[in-house]
Amino acid sequence: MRDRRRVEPFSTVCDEDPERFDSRNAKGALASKHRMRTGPRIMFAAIPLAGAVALVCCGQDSSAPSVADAAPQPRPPAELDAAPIDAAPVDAAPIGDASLDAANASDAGHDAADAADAAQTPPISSSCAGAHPGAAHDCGPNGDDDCCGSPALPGGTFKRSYDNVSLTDPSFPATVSPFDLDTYEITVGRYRAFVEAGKGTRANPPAAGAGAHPKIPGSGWNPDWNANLPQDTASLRTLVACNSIYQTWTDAPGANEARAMNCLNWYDVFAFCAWDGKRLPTEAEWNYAAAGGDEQRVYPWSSPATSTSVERVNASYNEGAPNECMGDGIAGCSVTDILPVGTKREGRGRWGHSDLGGNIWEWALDVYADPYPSASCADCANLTASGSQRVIRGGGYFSGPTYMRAGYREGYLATARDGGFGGRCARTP
Ligand SMILES: [Ca+2]
Ligand SMILES: [Ca+2]
Repeated sequence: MRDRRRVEPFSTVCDEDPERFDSRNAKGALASKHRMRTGPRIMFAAIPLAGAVALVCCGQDSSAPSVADAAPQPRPPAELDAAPIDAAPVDAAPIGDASLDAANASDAGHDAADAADAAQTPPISSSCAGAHPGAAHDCGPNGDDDCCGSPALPGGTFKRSYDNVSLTDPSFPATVSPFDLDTYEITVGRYRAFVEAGKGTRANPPAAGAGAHPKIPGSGWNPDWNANLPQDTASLRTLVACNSIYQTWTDAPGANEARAMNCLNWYDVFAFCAWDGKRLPTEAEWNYAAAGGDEQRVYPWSSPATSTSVERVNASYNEGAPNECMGDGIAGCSVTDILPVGTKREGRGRWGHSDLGGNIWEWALDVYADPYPSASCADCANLTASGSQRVIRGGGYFSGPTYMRAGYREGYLATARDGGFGGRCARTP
């Protein structure tokens, strides 16, 4: 019974990639080790989330409930247009008083500094411009934080998928330039603004090149992807209701506005972030944020960095029998385990980012390749034309602790729209 529940949220994936479990089987030592250590029952939970889906709903558990009600698989993707950001400076504050300047040269210096500050103030995210629920200052553990906040991370060098505990291959260092990463996963309220703006469809796709990482040529929207977007807004609304039990989307604003938006495929998240004036984080950037850069944390909250402790205060995840999904404090898995973003105060990373471990899996820019295609790199992303899988990171409310490790990585079809999949946006300041 329990396994059946486990299947439902991810059912839509199976149809897409029946061989996936096999391919995952050959994956990294982490998953293998976990399976060996935990034995058969937990083995199910330990298989990479996406793999678990394939395992069960694509064969072994023929008794699994039809995932039919888990929503028809979306094929057509939707997207928006990388509309230019709303350039309104958040705090375009008054910059000075000419009369004072005339009287006091030092004020002119202050004014110049103020002007510089104003110029550096990030533009308001398109999704929060309307200040609607879940898209205003109503996120975080106290419900009063900016849902679109995007704290700066210093640049640095670290080792990808490395944690000094069980991920110990130092062969893949990467350097990232300073970047901003959203504090929170994309909320239902923010995504609603996108849908209501008519974005994310073939009729209104991102502009060519939108959402690019400015230091990575060719990383913006490719018009060939327009065909992967839903035909129109009505279709998009239908597709993001991908699972009757676990979807957080509601056609009208409701109780889920501050919860993480799920049922998003890679194209959806790319297009959303581009419209929001941001972009998808590269896999290296995402890993850097979760690992606390050169601290190389095991989990985003690990302190000391080698701590493997995972507590309920850290994340919404699946702790296995008997309680399974305890994100909402109630045994069993339900949509309420997909928490309002930032609820788990003690799960924040080194630079204040919430839910990098758990709640909802997050898409990254890169095409998935295992092992990493480059031994070392700077501001890199794997954008090879071959490969239909994109990187997804961080685990979700329905998956076990292993998947929340900062170094853990998965790949999934870019078109996979799943009850466990969502995202968060980044930008280059
Ligand atoms: Ca629960
Ligand atoms: Ca997450």
